[in-house]
Amino acid sequence: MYQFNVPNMTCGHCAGTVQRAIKQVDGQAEIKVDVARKLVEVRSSAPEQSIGTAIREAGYENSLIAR
Ligand SMILES: [Cu+2]
Repeated sequence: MYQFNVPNMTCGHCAGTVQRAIKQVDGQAEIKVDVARKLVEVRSSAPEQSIGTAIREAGYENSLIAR
């Protein structure tokens, strides 16, 4: 399980964009987005770097805060 801080997520649209980006890396990923806390939890077998890069390329800077 990876936990990313995604500070620029502000609404449901952002959350959807981030989720779609992660699904492109791993269609089986389980994703929980907490917009208020700027947190994205991902359960995936994909490397965390691939997920972080996908989120960034979708327009959202992020950092891994737990794994
Ligand atoms: Cu938004």
